Amino acid sequence: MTDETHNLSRRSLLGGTAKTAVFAGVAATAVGGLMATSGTKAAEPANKAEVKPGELDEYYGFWSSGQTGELRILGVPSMRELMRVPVFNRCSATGWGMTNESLKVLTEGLLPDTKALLAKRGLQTYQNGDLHHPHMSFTDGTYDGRYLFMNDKANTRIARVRCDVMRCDKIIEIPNASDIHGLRPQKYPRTGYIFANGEHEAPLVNDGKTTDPKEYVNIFTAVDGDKMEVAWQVIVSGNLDNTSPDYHGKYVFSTSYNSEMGVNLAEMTANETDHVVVFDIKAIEAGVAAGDFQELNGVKVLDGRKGKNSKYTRYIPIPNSPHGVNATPDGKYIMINGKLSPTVSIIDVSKVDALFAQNADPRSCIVGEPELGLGPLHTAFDNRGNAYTTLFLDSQVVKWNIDKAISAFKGEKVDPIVQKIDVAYQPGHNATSMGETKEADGKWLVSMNKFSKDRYLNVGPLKPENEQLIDISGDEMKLVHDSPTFAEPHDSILVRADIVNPLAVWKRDDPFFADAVKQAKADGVDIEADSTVIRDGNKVRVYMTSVAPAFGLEEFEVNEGDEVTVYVTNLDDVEDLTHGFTVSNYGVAMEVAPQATASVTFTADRPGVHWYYCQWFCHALHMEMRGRMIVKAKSA
Ligand code: RUQ
Ligand code: CUA
Repeated sequence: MTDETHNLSRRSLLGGTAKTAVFAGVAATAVGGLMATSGTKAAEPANKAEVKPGELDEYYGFWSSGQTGELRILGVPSMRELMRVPVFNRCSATGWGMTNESLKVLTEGLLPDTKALLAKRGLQTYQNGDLHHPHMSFTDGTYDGRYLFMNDKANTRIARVRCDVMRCDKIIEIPNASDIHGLRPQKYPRTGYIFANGEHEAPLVNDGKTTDPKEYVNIFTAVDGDKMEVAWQVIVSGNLDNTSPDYHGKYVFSTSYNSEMGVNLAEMTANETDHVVVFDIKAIEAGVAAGDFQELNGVKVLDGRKGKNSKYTRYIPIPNSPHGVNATPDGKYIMINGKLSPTVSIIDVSKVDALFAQNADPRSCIVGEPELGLGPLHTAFDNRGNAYTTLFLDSQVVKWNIDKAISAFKGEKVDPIVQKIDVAYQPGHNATSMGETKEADGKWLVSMNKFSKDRYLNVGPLKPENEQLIDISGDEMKLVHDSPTFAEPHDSILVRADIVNPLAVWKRDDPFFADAVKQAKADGVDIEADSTVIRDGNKVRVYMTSVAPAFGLEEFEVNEGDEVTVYVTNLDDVEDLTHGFTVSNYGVAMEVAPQATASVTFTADRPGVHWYYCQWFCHALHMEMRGRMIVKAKSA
């Protein structure tokens, strides 16, 4: 299709080869003149955004942390960081990546090949992750407070965090796909599926037998969010970037910025038009039931490639290297953010049926394509028919009216743009309060900006990102708060506080530490009362309670070379009374929250006297909360 048939008036700046130059110039822009002049004037104090000491926020903000690999919890509108939940990363404070409970989560979902490879490197699991998209489970189009799901682009994994304890309980590595980027849970009737895009192209069987780009494919994955198992996959043409399901349980939409299947910048940006792939969930489920798949690494893989007349997919041409995909809260439209095109393409979901049933022109479902500004990446929504799109290159958020954009597309002389506000600087994602749900409430917008440049005290060459809170409750957007964040929150969701109800202390029958409780039982130990040492050959299991300010054992003795597992059960049931267990000079540390059991296994390879101590300040006698691990040297 040509540009003319798209009825586009494209800014010449983005046309042809200039677009590559524009994006190549982004870094220069970020540190150059544009930045210096586009700073927003200091906001007037807005009482609505102020949350006084001792007062609670109205929203939980769940934040990704990009290459840091953790999930973060913020309060909104205060923008106070409340907690960090380790997921793909290692955490010194909590022992995530060291405790047996966390290692189980981090290892049990790895593919056999990966496990074997990491074992050769002396590792149990990957040491890094790149977490972009945290999203909550849905029931009937709105958040249900059960789980958060998130991707790891770096190592092709999907994780689940339990909202009752805010702890990751499942991580699975996705076979066949490469580098999971876009991720969203099914909105209707419930989650259901987690939809995940493999971003980077690779041979379907990527074992080195072929490396020819002509053989590359991309894989769309649906995971069963209850079981945390891959349900099915679809092979597509072009790469996959972001994704969103509709509000009807029928279709999922994924953008592709590399329909060219290029392997370098010039090839990837060669075409003026890329596409969004539409997946027909019911057709795919029927295909699975009918056996229309190949099985690859234990997964049912269907063919949805272009030109194969697939029952499962349609490809809608979209200008130009589109990025974000966002569904309007009324369930009517899907917004495709043009990135290299100044436009957002509006898909009318009700017109998608005809694409599949009557093979209608794929562009016939586009009912608007407003030109909004340079570098549209993501769009968020209020409950009054307005959309808010980030403009990466313009360093702005543009508020626009959806109905007016549709009227303009029909030829009416109306301007959909309501207001543009400068943000600092270069925004990627944005999020409105409840904006990803049918309960969007139009109160707050967070703009997640990739550069902070001059907004904060200089902390050296590596700068924080900058996130800005914008009050969208009135007719005008008002900037009310700047918040620095460490690398690199991509995305966030703002969830009404009444939906999220975590426990204040652990329940003793929690599955997270059920293995430890089971082992104690097998050892004849009452884990909630006894502090004792069980010897089992050269394996030693040390059971210890903790009640502020003392461990159940003042000392224990093991032999050099023993494999030691220490189980600490925190009997304190007072809210916030967390203990820790650190063995000095052994590289061992973990946190034990009230009523939890945590365990860690290590080899007693350093003889001598080694103090273990509580590293979580718990009591006036916290410093005294310690004991000795005596490691008897092997007799020579
Ligand atoms: S992406 S900045 Cu990783 Cu969500 Cu658009
Ligand atoms: Cu227990 Cu500090």
